Amino acid sequence: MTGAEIKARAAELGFDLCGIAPVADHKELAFLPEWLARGYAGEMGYLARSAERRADVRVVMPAARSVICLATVYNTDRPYSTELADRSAALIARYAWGEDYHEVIQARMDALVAWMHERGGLDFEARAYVDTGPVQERVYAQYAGLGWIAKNTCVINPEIGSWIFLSEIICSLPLEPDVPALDQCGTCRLCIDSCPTGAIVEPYVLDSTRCLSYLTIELKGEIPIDQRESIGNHIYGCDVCQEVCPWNAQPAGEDAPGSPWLPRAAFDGRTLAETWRTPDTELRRALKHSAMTRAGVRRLRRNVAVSAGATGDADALSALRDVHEPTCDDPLVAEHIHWALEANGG
Ligand code: B12
Ligand code: SF4
Ligand code: SF4
Repeated sequence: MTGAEIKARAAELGFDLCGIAPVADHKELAFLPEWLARGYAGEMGYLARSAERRADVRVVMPAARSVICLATVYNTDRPYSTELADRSAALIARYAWGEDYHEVIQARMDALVAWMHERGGLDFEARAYVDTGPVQERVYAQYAGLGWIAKNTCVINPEIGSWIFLSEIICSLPLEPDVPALDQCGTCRLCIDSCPTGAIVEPYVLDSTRCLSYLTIELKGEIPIDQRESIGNHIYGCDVCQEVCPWNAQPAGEDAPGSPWLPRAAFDGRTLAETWRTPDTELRRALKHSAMTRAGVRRLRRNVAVSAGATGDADALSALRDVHEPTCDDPLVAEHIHWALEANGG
């Protein structure tokens, strides 16, 4: 079984890119300990706990020889948040709009691994991960030629941009590696200058504790008071540093019918007020099997309350006063409602 055959099968299974990285001491793998030491992981303790495994895939699989890297485009034909001047819009990062990518992509990778075993027998090890494994996915993607790790820290492919999910199959087969991708950021620094919170502290280095994606998704408790204003109307994740990137300037193209990445109705073009007025039961249904299930209804309401306060949107503020869904009484949510109303004259 050759790398070319694996790539052809990956394309049939719906992957947009497939490349092969060698298992080696890639220099970028060594940045993680310093990044952690600087405190840039915030509360994401799992990154420190798994740092040793993340340092090298051979800790996970001693026989590993190759990493088959895959990319799946999730862009859809909807405007960028930077094109929407209306601050009453409830902004959700586009990766989270549709089906849970962990489920969709894991199923495709399982099919690829099963095919590899049919073709190549059982005499090799293969382990597939999408996002949740102890793997520095961007580093292997770069060495597999899928794209370069850019100044905004995302992997960008020169043809398709950075709206891609990364996933990989670590395997013991010595497959022919691809040529690593070259950095094409040049002198550009649009992402750094456009980040609403200055989270890209230097080119290629992101401080998660300032990133809206971290504050709205990963942070479990209260959002620090001094960071609430900067959240604006970003209620879940943030795409700004990718939206301003010239490599993402090409239009998405027509949405494929039945694409798993199309937005769910409950989150498609909704305002902050409409989102807040959606009953808990309906929100819970809409979050099921979506990537947003990570935050749950409680944290989603926490975020919408902050956005209402940060934007001062009158409709959203009156929704905060009027709606009495069970999760509104949760102490975490109630504190953020209180802050939003106080910040706007009670
Ligand atoms: C933790 C995490 C986060 C954290 C921290 C992000 C970060 N930049 O580290 C938070 C919550 C903030 C986050 C946000 C997002 N994430 Co995230 N996240 C991860 C996760 C689980 C681990 C990333 C990691 O290891 N970070 C540790 C640091 C050290 O790594 P890094 O920032 O990538 O830094 C690399 C380079 O910048 C370079 N580097 C670092 N320092 C230096 C210094 C110098 C001088 C140089 C030259 C290079 C260099 O080396 C590092 C090697 O890893 C990965 C999945 C995975 N298992 O890899 C997904 C992943 C990176 N996330 C992803 C996505 C989609 C997002 C968001 C777009 C979601 C959103 N819209 O809200 C944002 C993007 C924000 C951004 N600009 O990165 C995708 C990215 C796809 C892509 N095209 O790159 C991944 C790969 C998940 C996936 N399977 O698709 N994420
Ligand atoms: S995702 Fe948003 S907050 Fe985070 S680095 Fe990019 S622009 Fe900044
Ligand atoms: S905006 Fe410019 S600097 Fe930032 S990732 Fe894109 S090309 Fe690189």
